[in-house]
Amino acid sequence: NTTTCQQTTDMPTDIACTQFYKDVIAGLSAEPKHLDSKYFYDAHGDKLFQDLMACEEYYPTNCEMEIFTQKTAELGDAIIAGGDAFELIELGAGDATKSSHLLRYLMEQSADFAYLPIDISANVISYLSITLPVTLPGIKITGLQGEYFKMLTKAAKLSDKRKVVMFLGSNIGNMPVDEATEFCRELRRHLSPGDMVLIGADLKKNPHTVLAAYNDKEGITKRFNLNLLERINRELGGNFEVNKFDHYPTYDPESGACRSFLISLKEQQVNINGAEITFAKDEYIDMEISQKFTLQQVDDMGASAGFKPLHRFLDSKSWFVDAIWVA
Ligand code: AVI
Repeated sequence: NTTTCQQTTDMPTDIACTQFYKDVIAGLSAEPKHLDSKYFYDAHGDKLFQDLMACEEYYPTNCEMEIFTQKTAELGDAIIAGGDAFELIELGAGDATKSSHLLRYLMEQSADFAYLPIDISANVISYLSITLPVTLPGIKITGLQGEYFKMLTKAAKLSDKRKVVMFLGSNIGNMPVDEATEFCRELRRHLSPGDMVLIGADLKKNPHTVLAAYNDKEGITKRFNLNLLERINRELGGNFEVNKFDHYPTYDPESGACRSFLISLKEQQVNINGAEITFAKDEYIDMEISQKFTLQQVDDMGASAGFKPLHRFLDSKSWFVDAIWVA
């Protein structure tokens, strides 16, 4: 039932040796079955997430965009007030649509800063390095492609200026609560006193509103989840029949956990590069958590990681917060 990882000269990147394969097999051999939502984002997943952000029910992007367009000066001034020259580092920069409003304001204020987008995708980094100097002439930009903490270490070696780290989009909510707290602690360890964090978090609200955002009528969220099974087929030699799985989102207003599951519609066997996985009828795969927070929980998460919560910027509906913490 298992495939061993054999590195051969013929096949230097044997599927079984990839971290993706190891994580998938470990997750689908566990009880209950689970997959890591960080694997949603291949080229197809990126496109589906773009579609999701544009769909009617998915509110977080619009709320955070409102903060970045309507409260740009307040955000920028709070950052400038933290001290002189700085590096504005963005974890998971994507296309920087939201942050570009802040960048423009900081440039208009003649703030002495450089923008360091960090992203795992080389495409993202080359796109930003080419387009931002066109839309924001004179911007100092150093793109860093790789894992967040490795690149933060690299950024620290490049300069000893104070740092302002942005982590937007409620990406923090895609980690289970304990992991999110540990992530913030690790972030704190990479920063020095006076450095800042600007973190976006989706807030608790009417449960119908939350659930609808993860159960859109067009079925984009469903396809977004099923794409991970398709990705396993494409990249790991899997044979999932994706139409034999259904999307089941839940939201618990008490804990604030919004979760997505895929449900096996029949008893079935799936082969992934030689590994046999058996699904019982109605068995689920835990796919994703999108944690929703109270304002107090956001502050507490920062404080427990050793930051001092300094500011909160909310959209007009109070559905989303961008908080500033100081190390
Ligand atoms: C990227 N992340 C913050 C999104 C979220 O809301 O959890 C991913 C997503 N999953 C389903 N819809 C959007």
